[in-house]
Amino acid sequence: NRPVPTPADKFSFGLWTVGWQARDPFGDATRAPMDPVHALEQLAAIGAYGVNFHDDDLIPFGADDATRDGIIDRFRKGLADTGLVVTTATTNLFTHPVFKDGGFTSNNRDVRRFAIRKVMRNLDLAAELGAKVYVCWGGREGAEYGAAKDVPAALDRYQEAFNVLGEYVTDQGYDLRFAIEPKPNEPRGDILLPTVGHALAFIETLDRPELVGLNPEIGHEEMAGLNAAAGYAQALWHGKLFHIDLNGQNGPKYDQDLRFGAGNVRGAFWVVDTLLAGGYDGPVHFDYKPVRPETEAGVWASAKACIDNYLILRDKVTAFRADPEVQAALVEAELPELARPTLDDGEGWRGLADWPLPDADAIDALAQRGVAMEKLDQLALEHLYGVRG
Ligand code: ASC
Ligand code: MN
Ligand code: MN
Ligand code: MN
Repeated sequence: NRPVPTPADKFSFGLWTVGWQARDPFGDATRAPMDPVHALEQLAAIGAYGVNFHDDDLIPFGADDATRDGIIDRFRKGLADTGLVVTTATTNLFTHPVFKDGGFTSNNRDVRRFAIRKVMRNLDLAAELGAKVYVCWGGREGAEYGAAKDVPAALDRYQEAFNVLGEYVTDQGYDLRFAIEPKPNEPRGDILLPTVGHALAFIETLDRPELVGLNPEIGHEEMAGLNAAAGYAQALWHGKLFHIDLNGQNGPKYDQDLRFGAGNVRGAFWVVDTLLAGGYDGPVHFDYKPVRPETEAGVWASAKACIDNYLILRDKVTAFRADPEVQAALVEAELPELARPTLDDGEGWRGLADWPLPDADAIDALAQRGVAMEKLDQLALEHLYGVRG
């Protein structure tokens, strides 16, 4: 009695995920190109609700207008036939050699102008197909060597790009918001806006900060040695979790893009817990790469596994939160106390200054208090291991 996906779950995939031909820096493709309409059909069959695509996933770079129109018409028909929706779109500013030194932050001004135009064109298509989120992963926005990139100047250009694109969607009346996807490195040695925190700070400098949020990818935060769930939680706290890229990663190493639920399983449990607690209601999007040795059968097995693992973890997280022993341990660990403001209403620093300081015995008692944190985490593990709930 496994849970079954429904459209309300909003599971979505990038065309580039299941369509990845498994080319890596050391080896050629092991899988044939995938027809986007075939991808729609198979995704619908496993219970997906939506899709996301880079412009170049659908329309080959440099295609003429007639070719482009034909591809879009056929894709639109595929959407209608399968009932899938385009939740999200994004621009490929990383594959073509023209972007070898970046798109929005290339040292070359013509490349930067071209990059913005490429995004504008795909924003038109995204709006036409009904996407509500536009992801920006700046994979090539960075450098390998210190002097090769003037970081403050590059951030000026990054800011300029988001400002002009924000003006563009506003002037066009598009119902679209941008979601920046941080990543610390790969393919560049170091990438600008490497973590959730860097991106949150950057967004506040923009002309229209309300139009820009985040698309944190689990693996990218873990590559930086960070706790992905904590990043999702802070993004939610700022009202900036516009989109999510779920996948799996085993610690700080190359970007593994494993199927969701593989890699750091405990991390995945806390990510789902964080999303449920924070009321995230956007697409539950998987950005992963079926491993290179797999055939197409493995592609669809792994895509379905992403959905299954989310549903399994959602049940486990829900059971964990509903468990009376967990609720008691949460009280023991003083979580309800943390939700209480430190100062009384209207108290201010003056009132606090009048508060009688705890004496040495009282401080000692506070230092000795029990916290039940080991108990609490063990309860979570037992739910995850399947021996409770
Ligand atoms: C994206 C995105 C990524 C990259 C990567 C491309 O749009 O979210 O992480 O592109 O998947 O291979
Ligand atoms: Mn990744
Ligand atoms: Mn991603
Ligand atoms: Mn990726």
